Amino acid sequence: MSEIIAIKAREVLDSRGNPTVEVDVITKQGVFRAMTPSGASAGHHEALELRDSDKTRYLGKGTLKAVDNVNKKIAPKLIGLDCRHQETIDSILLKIDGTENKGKLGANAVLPVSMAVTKAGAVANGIPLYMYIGELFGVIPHRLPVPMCNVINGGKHAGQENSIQEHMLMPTGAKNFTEGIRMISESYHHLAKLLKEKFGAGGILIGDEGGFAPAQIIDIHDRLDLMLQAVENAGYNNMMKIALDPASSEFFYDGIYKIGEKSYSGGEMVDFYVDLCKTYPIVSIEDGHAEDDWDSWVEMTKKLGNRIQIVGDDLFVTNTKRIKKGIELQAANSVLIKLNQIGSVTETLNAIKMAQDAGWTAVVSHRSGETEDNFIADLVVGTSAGQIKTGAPARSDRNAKYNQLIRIEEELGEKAEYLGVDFRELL
Ligand code: 2PG
Ligand code: MG
Repeated sequence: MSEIIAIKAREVLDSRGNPTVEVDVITKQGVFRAMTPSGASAGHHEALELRDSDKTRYLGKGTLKAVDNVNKKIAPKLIGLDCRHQETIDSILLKIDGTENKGKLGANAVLPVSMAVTKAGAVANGIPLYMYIGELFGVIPHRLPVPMCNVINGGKHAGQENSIQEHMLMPTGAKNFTEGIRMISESYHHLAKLLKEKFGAGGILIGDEGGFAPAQIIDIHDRLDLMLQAVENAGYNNMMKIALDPASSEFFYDGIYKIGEKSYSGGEMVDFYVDLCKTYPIVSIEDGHAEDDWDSWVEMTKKLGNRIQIVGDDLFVTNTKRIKKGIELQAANSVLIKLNQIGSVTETLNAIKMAQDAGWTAVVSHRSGETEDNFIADLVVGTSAGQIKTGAPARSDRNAKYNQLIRIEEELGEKAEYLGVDFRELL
Protein backbone atom coordinates (compact mmCIF):
# COMPACT_ATOMS: atom_id res chain seq x y z
CA MET A 1 0.00 0.00 0.00
CA SER A 2 2.80 2.42 0.83
CA GLU A 3 4.92 1.74 -2.22
CA ILE A 4 5.64 4.68 -4.49
CA ILE A 5 4.14 3.81 -7.85
CA ALA A 6 4.84 7.00 -9.77
CA ILE A 7 6.14 10.52 -9.38
CA LYS A 8 5.10 13.32 -11.69
CA ALA A 9 6.16 16.96 -11.66
CA ARG A 10 4.70 19.94 -13.49
CA GLU A 11 5.16 23.68 -13.72
CA VAL A 12 2.39 25.73 -12.08
CA LEU A 13 2.10 29.31 -10.76
CA ASP A 14 2.93 30.72 -7.34
CA SER A 15 1.25 33.63 -5.55
CA ARG A 16 3.29 36.20 -7.47
CA GLY A 17 2.39 34.65 -10.79
CA ASN A 18 5.84 33.13 -11.22
CA PRO A 19 6.29 29.51 -12.22
CA THR A 20 7.03 26.96 -9.54
CA VAL A 21 7.27 23.19 -9.25
CA GLU A 22 4.41 20.95 -8.18
CA VAL A 23 4.95 17.24 -7.59
CA ASP A 24 2.53 14.33 -7.35
CA VAL A 25 3.73 11.24 -5.51
CA ILE A 26 1.40 8.36 -6.25
CA THR A 27 0.78 5.28 -4.13
CA LYS A 28 -2.13 2.85 -4.08
CA GLN A 29 -3.72 5.16 -1.53
CA GLY A 30 -3.89 8.16 -3.81
CA VAL A 31 -2.10 11.18 -5.24
CA PHE A 32 -0.05 13.22 -2.76
CA ARG A 33 0.79 16.68 -3.96
CA ALA A 34 3.29 19.29 -2.81
CA MET A 35 4.42 22.66 -4.17
CA THR A 36 7.57 24.73 -3.71
CA PRO A 37 7.43 28.31 -2.47
CA SER A 38 9.95 30.94 -3.53
CA GLY A 39 11.66 33.85 -1.78
CA ALA A 40 12.28 37.38 -3.05
CA SER A 41 14.63 38.52 -0.32
CA ALA A 42 16.43 35.21 -0.51
CA GLY A 43 19.71 34.68 1.35
CA HIS A 44 22.93 34.07 -0.57
CA HIS A 45 23.60 30.88 1.35
CA GLU A 46 20.28 29.21 0.49
CA ALA A 47 20.08 26.00 -1.52
CA LEU A 48 19.83 26.65 -5.24
CA GLU A 49 16.48 27.46 -6.82
CA LEU A 50 16.87 26.18 -10.36
CA ARG A 51 15.45 28.53 -13.02
CA ASP A 52 15.62 27.90 -16.75
CA SER A 53 17.11 31.32 -17.65
CA ASP A 54 15.31 31.04 -20.98
CA LYS A 55 14.26 34.65 -21.57
CA THR A 56 11.51 33.59 -23.99
CA ARG A 57 9.53 31.94 -21.17
CA TYR A 58 8.37 33.61 -17.93
CA LEU A 59 11.16 36.23 -18.26
CA GLY A 60 13.74 33.52 -17.63
CA LYS A 61 12.04 32.21 -14.48
CA GLY A 62 10.72 28.96 -15.98
CA THR A 63 11.15 25.79 -13.96
CA LEU A 64 11.08 23.17 -16.72
CA LYS A 65 14.62 22.02 -15.93
CA ALA A 66 13.62 21.34 -12.32
CA VAL A 67 10.46 19.58 -13.52
CA ASP A 68 12.58 17.44 -15.81
CA ASN A 69 14.94 16.61 -12.98
CA VAL A 70 12.02 15.24 -10.96
CA ASN A 71 10.52 13.28 -13.82
CA LYS A 72 13.72 11.90 -15.30
CA LYS A 73 16.37 11.83 -12.58
CA ILE A 74 14.47 11.48 -9.29
CA ALA A 75 11.38 9.43 -10.15
CA PRO A 76 13.22 6.34 -11.48
CA LYS A 77 15.29 6.12 -8.27
CA LEU A 78 12.31 6.35 -5.89
CA ILE A 79 9.69 4.22 -7.59
CA GLY A 80 9.16 1.00 -5.66
CA LEU A 81 10.31 2.46 -2.33
CA ASP A 82 8.16 2.66 0.80
CA CYS A 83 6.94 6.25 1.20
CA ARG A 84 7.22 5.91 5.00
CA HIS A 85 11.00 5.73 4.78
CA GLN A 86 11.41 9.50 4.82
CA GLU A 87 15.01 9.62 5.95
CA THR A 88 16.16 7.05 3.42
CA ILE A 89 14.31 8.79 0.61
CA ASP A 90 15.71 12.18 1.56
CA SER A 91 19.22 10.76 1.71
CA ILE A 92 18.75 9.26 -1.76
CA LEU A 93 17.64 12.67 -3.01
CA LEU A 94 20.80 14.24 -1.58
CA LYS A 95 22.88 11.52 -3.16
CA ILE A 96 21.37 11.95 -6.62
CA ASP A 97 22.09 15.65 -6.38
CA GLY A 98 25.55 15.18 -4.91
CA THR A 99 26.28 18.87 -4.22
CA GLU A 100 26.33 20.98 -1.04
CA ASN A 101 23.47 23.22 -2.13
CA LYS A 102 21.17 21.09 -4.33
CA GLY A 103 23.07 22.77 -7.13
CA LYS A 104 22.46 20.03 -9.67
CA LEU A 105 18.79 19.10 -9.26
CA GLY A 106 17.62 22.37 -7.68
CA ALA A 107 16.01 22.59 -4.23
CA ASN A 108 12.78 23.37 -6.09
CA ALA A 109 12.96 19.87 -7.60
CA VAL A 110 14.04 18.02 -4.46
CA LEU A 111 11.77 19.68 -1.89
CA PRO A 112 8.31 19.04 -3.39
CA VAL A 113 9.23 15.37 -3.78
CA SER A 114 10.33 15.21 -0.16
CA MET A 115 7.17 16.96 1.07
CA ALA A 116 4.83 14.86 -1.07
CA VAL A 117 6.51 11.72 0.29
CA THR A 118 5.77 12.94 3.84
CA LYS A 119 2.11 13.47 2.94
CA ALA A 120 1.94 9.98 1.44
CA GLY A 121 3.61 8.54 4.56
CA ALA A 122 1.02 10.14 6.84
CA VAL A 123 -1.84 8.54 4.92
CA ALA A 124 -0.01 5.21 4.77
CA ASN A 125 0.17 5.31 8.57
CA GLY A 126 -3.46 6.45 8.80
CA ILE A 127 -2.74 9.60 10.83
CA PRO A 128 -2.94 13.34 10.20
CA LEU A 129 0.12 14.97 8.65
CA TYR A 130 1.04 16.90 11.82
CA MET A 131 0.90 13.67 13.86
CA TYR A 132 3.09 11.91 11.32
CA ILE A 133 5.61 14.76 11.35
CA GLY A 134 5.54 14.45 15.14
CA GLU A 135 6.50 10.77 14.75
CA LEU A 136 9.37 11.66 12.42
CA PHE A 137 10.48 14.42 14.77
CA GLY A 138 9.98 12.48 18.00
CA VAL A 139 7.23 14.41 19.80
CA ILE A 140 3.51 13.96 20.40
CA PRO A 141 2.10 17.12 18.84
CA HIS A 142 -0.36 19.24 20.73
CA ARG A 143 1.06 22.76 20.56
CA LEU A 144 -0.48 25.38 18.27
CA PRO A 145 1.82 28.22 17.24
CA VAL A 146 1.55 31.87 18.11
CA PRO A 147 1.39 33.49 14.66
CA MET A 148 3.53 36.39 13.49
CA CYS A 149 1.26 38.23 11.07
CA ASN A 150 2.88 40.68 8.68
CA VAL A 151 0.29 43.46 8.50
CA ILE A 152 2.58 46.12 6.99
CA ASN A 153 4.81 45.01 4.12
CA GLY A 154 7.88 46.98 3.14
CA GLY A 155 11.19 46.39 1.40
CA LYS A 156 11.34 44.06 -1.56
CA HIS A 157 7.84 42.70 -0.92
CA ALA A 158 6.35 46.11 -1.51
CA GLY A 159 8.53 47.54 -4.26
CA GLN A 160 10.27 49.75 -1.71
CA GLU A 161 14.01 50.27 -1.53
CA ASN A 162 15.79 50.43 1.79
CA SER A 163 12.94 49.98 4.21
CA ILE A 164 12.05 47.51 6.95
CA GLN A 165 10.43 44.49 5.29
CA GLU A 166 7.99 43.01 7.82
CA HIS A 167 5.96 44.55 10.66
CA MET A 168 4.16 41.75 12.42
CA LEU A 169 1.53 41.43 15.13
CA MET A 170 1.55 38.48 17.53
CA PRO A 171 -1.72 37.81 19.40
CA THR A 172 -0.06 36.79 22.65
CA GLY A 173 -3.12 37.71 24.71
CA ALA A 174 -5.42 35.24 22.92
CA LYS A 175 -6.63 32.15 24.74
CA ASN A 176 -6.13 29.92 21.71
CA PHE A 177 -4.95 30.04 18.09
CA THR A 178 -8.38 30.50 16.55
CA GLU A 179 -9.14 33.48 18.78
CA GLY A 180 -5.69 34.84 18.01
CA ILE A 181 -6.42 34.82 14.29
CA ARG A 182 -9.73 36.59 14.89
CA MET A 183 -7.91 39.30 16.84
CA ILE A 184 -5.42 39.63 14.00
CA SER A 185 -8.10 39.80 11.32
CA GLU A 186 -10.05 42.47 13.20
CA SER A 187 -6.93 44.54 13.85
CA TYR A 188 -5.94 44.19 10.18
CA HIS A 189 -9.29 45.61 9.08
CA HIS A 190 -9.02 48.44 11.59
CA LEU A 191 -5.59 49.17 10.15
CA ALA A 192 -7.13 49.30 6.67
CA LYS A 193 -9.60 51.88 7.91
CA LEU A 194 -6.86 54.06 9.39
CA LEU A 195 -4.73 53.82 6.26
CA LYS A 196 -7.65 54.62 3.97
CA GLU A 197 -8.51 57.69 6.04
CA LYS A 198 -4.91 58.88 6.01
CA PHE A 199 -3.76 58.05 2.49
CA GLY A 200 -6.84 57.24 0.45
CA ALA A 201 -6.94 54.24 -1.88
CA GLY A 202 -3.11 54.11 -2.14
CA GLY A 203 -2.88 53.41 1.57
CA ILE A 204 -4.53 50.03 1.35
CA LEU A 205 -2.61 48.51 -1.53
CA ILE A 206 -1.00 45.33 -0.35
CA GLY A 207 2.40 43.69 -0.71
CA ASP A 208 3.49 40.15 -1.48
CA GLU A 209 2.56 38.80 1.96
CA GLY A 210 -0.89 40.37 2.15
CA GLY A 211 0.04 43.23 4.46
CA PHE A 212 -0.61 46.86 3.56
CA ALA A 213 2.21 48.62 1.75
CA PRO A 214 1.63 52.35 2.10
CA ALA A 215 4.47 53.90 0.11
CA GLN A 216 3.94 57.19 1.98
CA ILE A 217 5.32 55.94 5.29
CA ILE A 218 8.92 54.86 5.38
CA ASP A 219 9.64 55.70 9.02
CA ILE A 220 9.18 52.60 11.13
CA HIS A 221 7.84 54.62 14.08
CA ASP A 222 4.91 55.82 11.96
CA ARG A 223 4.22 52.28 10.80
CA LEU A 224 4.28 50.83 14.32
CA ASP A 225 2.18 53.69 15.73
CA LEU A 226 -0.51 52.95 13.15
CA MET A 227 -0.42 49.25 13.93
CA LEU A 228 -0.82 49.85 17.66
CA GLN A 229 -3.63 52.32 17.00
CA ALA A 230 -5.40 49.67 14.92
CA VAL A 231 -4.96 47.10 17.69
CA GLU A 232 -6.41 49.58 20.18
CA ASN A 233 -9.33 50.41 17.89
CA ALA A 234 -10.05 46.70 17.61
CA GLY A 235 -10.20 46.51 21.41
CA TYR A 236 -7.02 44.50 21.95
CA ASN A 237 -4.79 46.99 23.70
CA ASN A 238 -1.89 45.19 25.42
CA MET A 239 -2.95 41.85 23.95
CA MET A 240 -0.59 41.97 20.98
CA LYS A 241 3.17 42.06 20.72
CA ILE A 242 5.26 43.19 17.77
CA ALA A 243 7.79 41.19 15.76
CA LEU A 244 10.01 42.69 13.06
CA ASP A 245 11.88 41.31 10.09
CA PRO A 246 13.95 44.15 8.68
CA ALA A 247 15.51 41.66 6.19
CA SER A 248 18.53 43.91 6.46
CA SER A 249 20.73 42.01 3.99
CA GLU A 250 18.61 43.86 1.40
CA PHE A 251 19.73 47.29 2.57
CA PHE A 252 23.33 46.48 3.48
CA TYR A 253 25.87 48.10 1.18
CA ASP A 254 29.62 47.68 1.78
CA GLY A 255 29.32 47.60 5.55
CA ILE A 256 26.62 50.26 5.79
CA TYR A 257 22.90 49.79 6.48
CA LYS A 258 20.62 52.25 4.71
CA ILE A 259 17.04 52.90 5.82
CA GLY A 260 15.35 55.69 3.89
CA GLU A 261 17.82 58.56 3.79
CA LYS A 262 19.71 57.41 6.89
CA SER A 263 22.90 55.31 7.10
CA TYR A 264 23.95 53.14 10.04
CA SER A 265 26.94 51.02 11.01
CA GLY A 266 26.27 47.54 12.43
CA GLY A 267 26.66 48.92 15.97
CA GLU A 268 24.36 51.85 15.23
CA MET A 269 21.75 49.39 14.02
CA VAL A 270 21.95 47.65 17.40
CA ASP A 271 21.31 51.02 19.11
CA PHE A 272 18.44 51.65 16.69
CA TYR A 273 16.80 48.36 17.75
CA VAL A 274 17.50 48.97 21.45
CA ASP A 275 15.67 52.32 21.14
CA LEU A 276 12.76 50.77 19.25
CA CYS A 277 12.39 48.12 21.95
CA LYS A 278 12.14 50.88 24.57
CA THR A 279 9.21 52.48 22.75
CA TYR A 280 7.26 49.51 21.40
CA PRO A 281 6.23 46.07 22.69
CA ILE A 282 8.73 44.31 20.42
CA VAL A 283 9.43 40.70 21.34
CA SER A 284 11.26 39.41 18.27
CA ILE A 285 13.63 40.80 15.63
CA GLU A 286 14.67 38.70 12.63
CA ASP A 287 17.60 39.53 10.35
CA GLY A 288 18.32 42.77 12.16
CA HIS A 289 21.77 42.47 10.58
CA ALA A 290 23.02 41.15 7.27
CA GLU A 291 23.69 37.52 6.42
CA ASP A 292 27.48 37.63 6.90
CA ASP A 293 27.80 40.43 9.46
CA TRP A 294 28.41 37.92 12.27
CA ASP A 295 30.08 40.44 14.60
CA SER A 296 27.02 42.68 14.64
CA TRP A 297 24.80 39.66 15.31
CA VAL A 298 26.93 38.78 18.32
CA GLU A 299 26.77 42.36 19.60
CA MET A 300 23.01 42.47 19.07
CA THR A 301 22.56 39.20 20.99
CA LYS A 302 24.75 40.50 23.84
CA LYS A 303 22.73 43.70 24.12
CA LEU A 304 19.18 42.47 23.49
CA GLY A 305 19.29 38.67 23.63
CA ASN A 306 18.19 38.45 27.24
CA ARG A 307 15.06 40.50 26.50
CA ILE A 308 13.86 39.58 23.05
CA GLN A 309 14.03 36.81 20.48
CA ILE A 310 16.77 37.32 17.89
CA VAL A 311 15.99 35.25 14.82
CA GLY A 312 18.41 34.30 12.05
CA ASP A 313 16.90 33.82 8.61
CA ASP A 314 19.36 34.77 5.84
CA LEU A 315 22.06 34.20 8.46
CA PHE A 316 21.25 30.51 8.99
CA VAL A 317 19.21 29.53 5.90
CA THR A 318 17.86 26.47 7.80
CA ASN A 319 21.32 24.96 7.40
CA THR A 320 22.74 23.05 10.38
CA LYS A 321 26.31 24.06 9.47
CA ARG A 322 25.48 27.73 9.81
CA ILE A 323 23.20 27.17 12.83
CA LYS A 324 26.03 25.33 14.58
CA LYS A 325 28.35 28.27 13.99
CA GLY A 326 25.66 30.63 15.29
CA ILE A 327 25.23 28.60 18.46
CA GLU A 328 29.00 28.55 19.05
CA LEU A 329 29.27 32.31 18.54
CA GLN A 330 26.01 33.06 20.39
CA ALA A 331 25.01 35.12 17.37
CA ALA A 332 21.23 34.78 17.93
CA ASN A 333 18.78 32.80 20.04
CA SER A 334 16.33 31.61 17.41
CA VAL A 335 16.27 30.17 13.88
CA LEU A 336 13.82 30.89 11.09
CA ILE A 337 12.82 27.67 9.37
CA LYS A 338 12.09 27.58 5.64
CA LEU A 339 11.92 24.20 3.95
CA ASN A 340 13.11 25.46 0.59
CA GLN A 341 16.21 27.14 2.01
CA ILE A 342 17.64 23.70 2.65
CA GLY A 343 15.53 21.52 0.38
CA SER A 344 14.30 18.42 2.21
CA VAL A 345 12.00 17.53 5.10
CA THR A 346 14.63 15.56 7.03
CA GLU A 347 17.18 18.37 6.87
CA THR A 348 14.50 20.82 7.99
CA LEU A 349 13.60 18.67 11.00
CA ASN A 350 17.30 18.39 11.86
CA ALA A 351 17.64 22.18 11.79
CA ILE A 352 14.72 22.60 14.20
CA LYS A 353 16.15 19.91 16.46
CA MET A 354 19.58 21.52 16.55
CA ALA A 355 18.08 24.87 17.49
CA GLN A 356 15.87 23.42 20.22
CA ASP A 357 18.67 21.27 21.65
CA ALA A 358 20.66 24.47 22.13
CA GLY A 359 17.71 26.02 23.98
CA TRP A 360 16.88 28.20 20.98
CA THR A 361 13.44 28.66 19.47
CA ALA A 362 12.53 27.80 15.88
CA VAL A 363 10.03 29.88 13.90
CA VAL A 364 8.45 28.06 10.96
CA SER A 365 8.03 30.38 7.99
CA HIS A 366 6.38 30.82 4.60
CA ARG A 367 8.13 32.50 1.66
CA SER A 368 7.01 35.73 0.03
CA GLY A 369 6.14 33.71 -3.07
CA GLU A 370 3.73 31.09 -1.73
CA THR A 371 1.25 28.51 -2.97
CA GLU A 372 -1.92 26.87 -1.75
CA ASP A 373 0.18 24.13 -0.15
CA ASN A 374 -0.28 24.38 3.62
CA PHE A 375 2.43 21.90 4.65
CA ILE A 376 4.07 24.38 7.04
CA ALA A 377 0.93 24.48 9.20
CA ASP A 378 1.34 20.77 9.92
CA LEU A 379 5.11 21.20 10.24
CA VAL A 380 4.83 23.80 12.98
CA VAL A 381 2.42 21.67 15.03
CA GLY A 382 4.32 18.45 14.27
CA THR A 383 7.54 19.89 15.67
CA SER A 384 5.89 21.84 18.52
CA ALA A 385 7.94 24.80 17.32
CA GLY A 386 5.36 27.17 18.79
CA GLN A 387 5.66 30.04 16.30
CA ILE A 388 4.73 30.49 12.66
CA LYS A 389 5.07 33.46 10.37
CA THR A 390 2.90 33.26 7.33
CA GLY A 391 1.83 36.76 6.37
CA ALA A 392 -1.21 38.92 6.86
CA PRO A 393 -4.66 37.36 7.24
CA ALA A 394 -5.25 38.10 3.58
CA ARG A 395 -5.01 36.18 0.29
CA SER A 396 -5.54 32.43 0.19
CA ASP A 397 -1.85 31.60 -0.16
CA ARG A 398 -1.44 32.95 3.41
CA ASN A 399 -4.82 31.97 4.86
CA ALA A 400 -4.40 28.38 3.63
CA LYS A 401 -1.92 27.99 6.49
CA TYR A 402 -4.00 29.82 9.12
CA ASN A 403 -7.11 27.89 8.11
CA GLN A 404 -5.31 24.56 8.41
CA LEU A 405 -4.16 25.55 11.91
CA ILE A 406 -7.76 26.36 12.85
CA ARG A 407 -8.72 22.85 11.70
CA ILE A 408 -5.86 21.24 13.61
CA GLU A 409 -6.80 23.13 16.76
CA GLU A 410 -10.38 21.89 16.41
CA GLU A 411 -9.17 18.34 15.89
CA LEU A 412 -6.87 18.42 18.93
CA GLY A 413 -9.75 19.77 21.03
CA GLU A 414 -8.95 19.74 24.75
CA LYS A 415 -5.41 18.61 24.08
CA ALA A 416 -4.53 21.72 22.09
CA GLU A 417 -2.10 24.09 23.77
CA TYR A 418 -1.52 27.76 22.93
CA LEU A 419 1.31 29.41 24.81
CA GLY A 420 0.39 33.04 24.20
CA VAL A 421 2.89 35.34 25.84
CA ASP A 422 5.08 32.33 26.76
CA PHE A 423 5.56 31.52 23.08
CA ARG A 424 9.31 30.98 23.54
CA GLU A 425 8.88 28.13 25.99
CA LEU A 426 10.36 24.89 24.69
CA LEU A 427 8.80 21.44 25.20
C1 2PG B 1 11.69 36.49 4.93
C2 2PG B 1 10.80 35.91 3.87
C3 2PG B 1 9.43 35.52 4.29
P1 2PG B 1 11.34 35.92 1.35
O1 2PG B 1 12.57 37.30 4.65
O2 2PG B 1 11.60 36.07 6.07
O3 2PG B 1 8.73 36.51 4.97
O4 2PG B 1 10.82 36.64 2.68
O5 2PG B 1 10.54 34.69 1.16
O6 2PG B 1 11.15 36.93 0.26
O7 2PG B 1 12.78 35.61 1.58
MG1 MG C 1 13.36 37.02 6.86
